[in-house]
Amino acid sequence: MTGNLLRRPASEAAASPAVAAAIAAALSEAGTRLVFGVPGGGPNLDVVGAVADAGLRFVLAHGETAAAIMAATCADLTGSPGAVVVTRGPGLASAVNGIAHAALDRLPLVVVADTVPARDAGRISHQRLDQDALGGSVAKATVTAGGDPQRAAELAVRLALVPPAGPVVVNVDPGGSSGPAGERPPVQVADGRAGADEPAGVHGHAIAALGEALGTARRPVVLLGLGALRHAAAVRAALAGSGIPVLHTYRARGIVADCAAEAAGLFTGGTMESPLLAAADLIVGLGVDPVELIPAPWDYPAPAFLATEYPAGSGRYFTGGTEIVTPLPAAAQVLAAHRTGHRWPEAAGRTAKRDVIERLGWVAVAAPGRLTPQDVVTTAREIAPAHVIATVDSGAHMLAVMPLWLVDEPQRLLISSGLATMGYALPAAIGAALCSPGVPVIAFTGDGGLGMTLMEVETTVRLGLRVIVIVFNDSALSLIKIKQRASGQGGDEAVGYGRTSFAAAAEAMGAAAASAGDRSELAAALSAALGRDGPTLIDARVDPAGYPALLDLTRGSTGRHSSRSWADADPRKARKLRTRGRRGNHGSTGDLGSGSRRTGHRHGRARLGRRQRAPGGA
Ligand SMILES: Cc1ncc(C[n+]2csc(CCOP(=O)(O)OP(=O)(O)O)c2C)c(N)n1
Ligand SMILES: [Mg+2]
Repeated sequence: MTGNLLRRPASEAAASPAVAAAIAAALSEAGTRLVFGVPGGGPNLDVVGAVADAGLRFVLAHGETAAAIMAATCADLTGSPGAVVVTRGPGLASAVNGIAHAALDRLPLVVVADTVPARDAGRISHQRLDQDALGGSVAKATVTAGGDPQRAAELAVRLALVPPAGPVVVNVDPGGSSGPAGERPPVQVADGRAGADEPAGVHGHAIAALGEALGTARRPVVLLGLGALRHAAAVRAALAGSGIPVLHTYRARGIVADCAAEAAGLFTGGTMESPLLAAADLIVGLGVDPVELIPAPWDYPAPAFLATEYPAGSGRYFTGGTEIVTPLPAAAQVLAAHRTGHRWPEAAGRTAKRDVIERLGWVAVAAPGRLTPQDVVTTAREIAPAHVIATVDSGAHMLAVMPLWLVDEPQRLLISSGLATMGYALPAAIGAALCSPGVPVIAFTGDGGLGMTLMEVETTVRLGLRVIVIVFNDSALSLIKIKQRASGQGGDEAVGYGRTSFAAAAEAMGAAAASAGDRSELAAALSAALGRDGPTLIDARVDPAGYPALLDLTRGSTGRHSSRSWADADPRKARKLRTRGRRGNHGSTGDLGSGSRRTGHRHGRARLGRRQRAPGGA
């Protein structure tokens, strides 16, 4: 028996539609058009009905976390709050990882959950969890919607949107009270900053200091982070044509188009960006939130100014850096006013990015009948139209996709950045496809991450979405495997799966599918997929042998060395560094996997240790 089968008192049953209608109205007013979820049998069925009555669409998912990621992705792309409906107890518990993703990517999300009514809490323990504590542990706030549902619903929407945006859990208790005079406070603010809805004040003094620093800087580098997305046009205009190299966090990619001379590639806190940052004499961040950066020391000598619209703790991550809480357009204006004083060589950003891309090519290796992860990305990029949206899961494949998938607009490359959760790419692709009609969406995922959300392929079939799933199938949790020590950490059993045909699984759900073991098979499968109206899954047999070198180039010691010296233009020194970079720079040969060999045109020699450690959470 479930708690939802309990007969509800007449007063509660009568109140439930009013609460549901208030929630639907508040969401509709905020511009939300899609509500995702898995309903249970209580008042949340009233919510499902109310959203339909209000002209919103309810989208049924297979898992609550997937539903939350779909909704958060809509929020990412539209700016309106995402919305999820879940049942009490297991429904909310199952949504927690998706809620956590929204929290750490600063995405507005309203999660509507049934709850055991407060009136019954002393008697009913079936499916009763402390939902305020559960929701509050990851969400910005929890709100109880009962006696004054309109106020509660509007509050939830407003709290979700206040910068830093984030998720709010609404526990629906139609018989309970939600007014300020209620027995328990209607709002539990989990994050000390969440209640602060005052506009950020301009720190005039710090802005002036930034202007002075820019006035004397010869090698400034700009970092763009997730906060800059809201001001993409102003930021792009301030930097376009300036010649100042601009690095982007994962989420900020495309604010300055990758085809622009300024676009210098990725900024992750790893080492890929090191050569440029080491040569900088001033580092200026716009909207960078430390949640976007992997755990690693910050030891660049240049002073750092970090402009952000909410207190983000930048001074702690960027050791000794100055955080300026200010509307970002104000900081962008200061940058624009000082855009010509630098002494960077022409197109230094483009050169830095090309250096990285070239080196990633050197370490592409695959056995016959297998693709290198790099080839998967570059082949797909050549074939897919420019406006395609790509979503990327967490795993070693991400190390190839993120630097090699070039975009000329923001929000064309989506990833779970702050939480870095697996099981993101497919649900995010579904959310993206639903709120970007006509735009094809490619989900790049590992086999491990796809396994966590596989049934959502059925969702793409049911909804007729042009979602193309490309799975980097290596039957392993490769990112973890390359971090595993040679002994004492479980060996292959801890990180290996049996061979699975994801193509066959997708076909069983009604999707088109293909498998690919070389570039031409992949190109043919992707071209066919782009010509279809519905979904396609492409099972790419990849060789994971090159991942250790890829990890070392992006996060390890090899990434720190450039094939070019920005500080010293002596071409002989540059040549020396180039040779060192190709050799991996530390003499370790390591294990590239038995039977693996380099494919055709590759000429690099970077054989890096499989057990080589690189910083960064998984
Ligand atoms: C939900 C979740 N569980 C565990 C992790 C830790 N983790 C990060 S990457 C990874 C392996 C991913 O394997 P797969 O999806 O096959 O991608 P691959 O690394 O093989 O490319 C794991 C276990 C995570 N980030 N998220
Ligand atoms: Mg894998």
